[in-house]
Amino acid sequence: MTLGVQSRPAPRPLDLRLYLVTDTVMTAPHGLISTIRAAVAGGATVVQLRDPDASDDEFVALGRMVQVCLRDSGVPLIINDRVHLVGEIGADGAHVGQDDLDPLAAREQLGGSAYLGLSCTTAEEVRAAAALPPGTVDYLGLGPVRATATKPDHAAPLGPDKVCSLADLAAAAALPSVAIGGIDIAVAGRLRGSALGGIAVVSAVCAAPDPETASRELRSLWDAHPVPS
Ligand code: TZP
Ligand code: MG
Repeated sequence: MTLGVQSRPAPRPLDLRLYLVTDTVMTAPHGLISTIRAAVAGGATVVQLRDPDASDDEFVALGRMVQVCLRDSGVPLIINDRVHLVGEIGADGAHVGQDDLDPLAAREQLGGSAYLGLSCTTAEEVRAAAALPPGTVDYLGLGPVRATATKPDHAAPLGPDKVCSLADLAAAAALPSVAIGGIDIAVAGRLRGSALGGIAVVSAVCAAPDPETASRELRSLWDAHPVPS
C-alpha cells in the first residue's frame, strides 16, 4: 500500500548545498563512480543520477553501482525522471521535470519515505508546486540560471536575479530550492546569500579536470555565507 501525502511523516531534511547531477559522457575520463566519489569527498551533499540516453536496464545497472558507492556516505541518491526505477535501484528519491510524471502521481508511486524534487522555471510553476498537498514535493530545482550545453533543450535562461526571486517565492511556501544551469564559481558567487538551499551542477564538476577540487571550491564558496533562515 502506498502512503498518502496526508499521512506522510516529515522526511529528514535534504542538505541541498552542493547538488551533483551526473553526466555519464562527461564523467568518462575519470569514470562515473570515481567522479561521484571525488565529488562527495569534495563536499557534494546530494547526487542525482541523470542519463537520458540510457535504457532502463542500463540505468538500473548504473544506479545500483552508484547506490553501492554512496551507501555509507550519508549522501542521498536521487534518480532523474525514472520514478519507476527508484525501488529497483534502492535510491532515496526521484526528480521530475514539468513534462515528466505529474508530481502527485510520482508521490503516489514513491510512497512517503522517498524524496521528490520538481523542476520549475516560472513563478506560475513555483506557485503550482506550492499549491500541491504538503509533502508532495520536498524541494524545487530552479533554472536554468544561464544557457548551458549540458541540456540542449533547456528553457530560456533566467539569470541569477530571477532565480533568486523564484527562490524567495518557494521559501515563502516552505519549499527548499536549488538553482541549476550554467553554474560555475562566478555564478555561484552571485547566488550566495539568497533563499536558495544550494546549487546544482553538472559540468562544473563532471567535466572538471579534478572533480574533488571543483566540488570543494563550490562547496566552500557556498558555505561561506549564512544559511537562509
Ligand atoms: N536542468 C536544467 S539545466 C540542466 C539541467 C539538468 C543542466 C545543467 O548543467 P550544467 O553543466 O551545470 O550547466
Ligand atoms: Mg526530466
